[in-house]
Amino acid sequence: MSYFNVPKIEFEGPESKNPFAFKQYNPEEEVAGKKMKHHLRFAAAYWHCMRNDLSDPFGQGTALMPWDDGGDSLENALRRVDVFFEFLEKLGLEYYCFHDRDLAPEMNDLAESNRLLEAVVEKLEARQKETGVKLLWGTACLFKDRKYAQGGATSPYLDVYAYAAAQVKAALDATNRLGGLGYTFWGGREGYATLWNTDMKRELDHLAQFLHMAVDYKKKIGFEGPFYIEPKPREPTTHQYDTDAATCLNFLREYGLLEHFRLNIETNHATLAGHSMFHDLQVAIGAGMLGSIDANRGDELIGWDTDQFPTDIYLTTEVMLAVLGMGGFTTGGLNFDAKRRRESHEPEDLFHAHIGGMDAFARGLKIAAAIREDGRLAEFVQQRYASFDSDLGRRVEKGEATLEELQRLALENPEPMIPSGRQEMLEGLINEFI
Ligand code: XUL
Ligand code: CO
Repeated sequence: MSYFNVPKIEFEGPESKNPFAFKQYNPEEEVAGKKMKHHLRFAAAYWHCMRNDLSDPFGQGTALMPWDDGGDSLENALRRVDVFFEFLEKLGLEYYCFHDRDLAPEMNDLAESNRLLEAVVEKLEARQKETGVKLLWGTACLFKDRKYAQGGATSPYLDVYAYAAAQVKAALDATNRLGGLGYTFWGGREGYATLWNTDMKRELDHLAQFLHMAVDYKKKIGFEGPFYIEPKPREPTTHQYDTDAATCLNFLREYGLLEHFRLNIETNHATLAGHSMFHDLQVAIGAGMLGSIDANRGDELIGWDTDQFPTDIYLTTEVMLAVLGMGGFTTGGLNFDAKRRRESHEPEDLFHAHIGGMDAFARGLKIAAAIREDGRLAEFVQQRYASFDSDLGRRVEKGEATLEELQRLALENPEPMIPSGRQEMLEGLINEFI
């Protein structure tokens, strides 16, 4: 039984005109000492591929999903697993990510929801064994259902908080059973709409205790992967507590959670926070805390979380420069948390979207590797800070210098004349490789 009238997607090279072929992504090709597929570790998002009907606030869904009867039956949920695995295999995608409620429906009864989830997980386990596909991370959806309208782990109501905890427990069990490499917390409703009704400090304390309980449970069941926090400043709430990488790091540090977590940085979330993806990646990497990436992009003309497929070569180059710079992913990867436009409603558009994203990242990888191999950019940056390689500079960096010593240096020398930052020259240099 085949659900997609699409061939297996192979690498045909930049000359190919076949829309169902990779032009850049050649999984087995070595770049910077490693196969492309091992650098990139692409994952598909179950929610966008299988559950996103492409509706928007102004109109109904448009996606054609002839395999899906739209109902909440177990049979329908199990059939989606087969559709998804055909999709993964045809694209050569080796990883995926899910929310509990993408896999199986939320029923009006937690025990029944858990039962359906377990049945789907059993099937996923079998299909993973058969195909070698792996779970990059799992997560629990604590934002769709109406009970989470005022938060999950930051809800003012203990019964909702308990429900959220029960969902995380079940999602952790599912992730552990499927050999997940990590587990993500994205707090879409963990924030507030107005401070007139909100005790912010109490909510943050509750969130931290929630995460501590999850850490305890992870140890208890022997789940070895890291937890990820995925920052986002707003949407759906007006203000989300996990605003950006720096805010999350501070929260984790303040509550003694740092060692159990890494960050999962998403492009469109970084830009909503007023940063570039490159910026938030560097914040995470600087702290040794980048775990994984949700690959997508926004639209500067729209300004909300459009979750578009990443096709901008500058963006993918910057991301891969950052990833290569930190020595590559360990447990993480590039998860396409991206959806087709509402106008791209045919099943084959799922393929065009992923081919475009994978090719864009393959090019970004090759360009980033060439920039690193060339060395001029790194050399420039290193030279820019060379005065700190002096004896006094080193002592400043080690925390051994004093204001008096620095005053002496300042008094001994003439007024500083600083060299150019050469931004335009460097932008031209990058363009040599794009
Ligand atoms: C929402 C978003 C989520 C998380 C997982 O903006 O990115 O899909 O990745 O909950
Ligand atoms: Co995401």
